Amino acid sequence: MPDPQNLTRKLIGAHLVAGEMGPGEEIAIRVDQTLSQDATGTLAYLQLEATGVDRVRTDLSVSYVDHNMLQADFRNADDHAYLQDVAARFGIHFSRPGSGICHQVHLERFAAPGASLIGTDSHTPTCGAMGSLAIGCGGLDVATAMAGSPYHMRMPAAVGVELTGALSPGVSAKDVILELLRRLSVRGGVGRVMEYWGPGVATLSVPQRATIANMGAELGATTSVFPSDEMTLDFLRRQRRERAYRPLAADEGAAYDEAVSIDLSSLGPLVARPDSPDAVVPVAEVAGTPVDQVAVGSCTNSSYSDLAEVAAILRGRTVHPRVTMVMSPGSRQVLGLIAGTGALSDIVGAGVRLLESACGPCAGIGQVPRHGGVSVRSFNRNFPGRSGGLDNSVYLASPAVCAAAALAGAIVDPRDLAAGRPAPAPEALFTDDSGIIPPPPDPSAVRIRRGPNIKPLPRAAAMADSVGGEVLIALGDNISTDHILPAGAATLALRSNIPAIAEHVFAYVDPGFAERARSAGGGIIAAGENYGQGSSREHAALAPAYLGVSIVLARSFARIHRDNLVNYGVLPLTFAAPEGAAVVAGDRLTLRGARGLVAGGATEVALERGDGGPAVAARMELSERQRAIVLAGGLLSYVGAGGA
Ligand code: MIC
Ligand code: SF4
Repeated sequence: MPDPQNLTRKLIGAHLVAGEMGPGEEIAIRVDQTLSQDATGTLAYLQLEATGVDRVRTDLSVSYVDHNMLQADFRNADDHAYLQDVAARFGIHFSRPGSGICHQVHLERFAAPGASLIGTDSHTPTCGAMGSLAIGCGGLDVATAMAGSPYHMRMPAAVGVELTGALSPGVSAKDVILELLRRLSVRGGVGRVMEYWGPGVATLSVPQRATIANMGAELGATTSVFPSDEMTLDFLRRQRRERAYRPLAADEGAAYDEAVSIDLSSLGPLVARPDSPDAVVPVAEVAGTPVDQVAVGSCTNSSYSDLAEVAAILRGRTVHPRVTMVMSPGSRQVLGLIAGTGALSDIVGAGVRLLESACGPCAGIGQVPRHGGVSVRSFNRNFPGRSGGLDNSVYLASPAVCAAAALAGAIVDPRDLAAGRPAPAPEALFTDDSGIIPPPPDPSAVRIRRGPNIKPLPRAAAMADSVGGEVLIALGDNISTDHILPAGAATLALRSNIPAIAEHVFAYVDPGFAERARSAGGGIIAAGENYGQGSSREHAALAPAYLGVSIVLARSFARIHRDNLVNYGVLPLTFAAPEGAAVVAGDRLTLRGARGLVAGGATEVALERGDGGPAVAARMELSERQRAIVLAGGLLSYVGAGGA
C-alpha cells in the first residue's frame, strides 16, 4: 500500500514534469489553464508575442479586463483593445470589461477540480476553493506557460488546516482567514500550501471557501486548496458545469508538514486594523471607531451570498449620514442574481452607491477616502497607499461587519444588529456568458491594435561581471509591492509603458528614488524580511531593473516577487548574518566576478564595500535554471536562447 497522501501532493504529483517533490526542491508542473487581468496582462501578452509562438498551448487561457476600467483617457481603452485583439489572435478567451473580477468569474465559469491554473495575479489561488492547483505568479511565467513551458517553483510544504464545528450567525468565512492571519502573520504561509480538511469543510460553500483561499495570498502562501466534494458538485451544478466535477480529497490518515486547527464555532467577527492584513483584532477592540466610508466587493467578498447577507442587514434601513457606502458585485452573474432575488433593491434602497463589477477601489481606482478618513472594506489588503492615498485608515472585515458599520456610522459587532434572513441563491443561476468572447477558429484576419502608450518591452542585456553600486534605499520588513510601485489609477494607466511607470518606483516611500537611481547609474535596494509581499505585479521588479537596480539584498523575500526579480535579471541576495549587516543608504557595495559566481553556483558571496570596510556576506540561493536566467539577463532572453 502506498503511503496516504495529502491533496497538495496529489495535485502537484499529477502535474509534475520535472524535479522531486522534496520540500524546497525546484519542481516544474504542467499548466492546464492560465488567467490574466488587464493591469498585468498587457506586459504578459507583449511577452507572449516575443516568444514567437502563434497559438497558446494550454487547454484554456482567459484574459480578463477588470482592474482599470475608468478609461479616463485613451490609454486605458487602448490597453483593452490590444488585449482583446491579442486574445483573438492567440486562441485566448477574452472576458470583456463588465463581466467581472477575474477570480470570481474564473471560479464561476472555468475553474475545474484537479486542474492546474497559473495567473498573473496574486489572488489566483481563489480557485483552490474548487480543488484546482491555482498559483499566482508574474506575467513572464504565464507568458512562457502559454507558449508551452511548464511552471517552475519550489516544492512547498503542506500545512494541514483542520476545520471543525460550524460558523455562528454574524461570523463568516472572512473571519476564518483573518484568524489565520492573526495567528500566522503575513509571512506565515511563505513556501507553504494551506490545505483545508476536517468536518468543518463540509459546512462551507464554494464561495465561502473562495474567500478563505483568496486571502491565503496575504499569508504569503504558494496557494490554498480545498477538497472537491458535494458542495463543489452543488456549485458546479448551479453553474451548469457539473461535467467538470470530480471528487478530490486527501487520503485517510495523510500526513502534513505542519498542522493548524480552527474550531469554526469558536470564532467571532474580526477586523484587520491599518496598515496590514495581519493586524487582526476582535471587532470589540475597535468598536466605536467612527467610519467615513464602507466598501463591499473585491475578489475576496463579492459573491452572491456575500451581497445577499449585506442586503439582509441593510433591508429597510438607511446608511448612516456620515458614511458613503459603495458596492461592487464580483461578476455580471452576481449582479444578475442580486437583481433577480430583490437583494439589489434592499442595497440601493439603503442608499448604497453601486459600482461596476470590477476591482475598483480595491486597487485604488476611485473611492479614495477623504483626508484623514476611515474606510471599512471587505477587501484583502490595506497596505499604506493602496487606497490611492496615504492619509487615511483602512480596516478589513467581513461583509457583515461592513454593513453594520455603514448603518451605525462606526465599527460595531454585526451580531448586535437584528438582521433578516438572506435570500437564498436560486437553483438555476444566471449564466449569461455574453461577456466572454471565445477566440475565433481562424485568427489569420485578426489585426492587433496597439495604442501609442503600448511601448515595446525594454531589451535586457546579459548580466555584467561586476554588479551592485550605491545602496539607493534601505528599508524595513514587509515592504509590499504597493510600496515599491503603488496601485491606483495614475500608475495603472502606465502598465504597458515601462519608462513612464519607472518614474513611480517608491513614489510614496521615497519620491526622489527614480531620479537618484538614474543619476547613480543604478544600484542596490536593501530591505528586511518578506520583501515584495502582496501583488504579483512584475513592474515592481522590472521598473527598478529599468532604473539600473541589479541587486536586491534583503533578509527574506516574498515568493512571487523573488521569482519576478530573477525573471528580470535582478539578483535576489539575502543577508548571511541572521541579524543582517549594517547597510545604510549611500553605502557602495560591489559583487565582483558575479558571472563566474552565478555560473559556478556559489551560495556564499561577499559584497565589497567601496569605503574599504568589511565586506557584506550574503547568500545566493538560485536553482540551476534561475542561474541561467539571471546570466542571460532575464527569462525572455533565456527562453529566446532555447531555455525552457
Ligand atoms: C492587487 O490586488 O494588488 C492586484 C492589483 O490585483 C495585483 C496585480 C497587479 O498589481 O496588477 C495582484 O494581486 O497581483
Ligand atoms: Fe482586483 Fe483587489 Fe482582487 Fe487585486 S485584490 S484582483 S485589485 S479585487
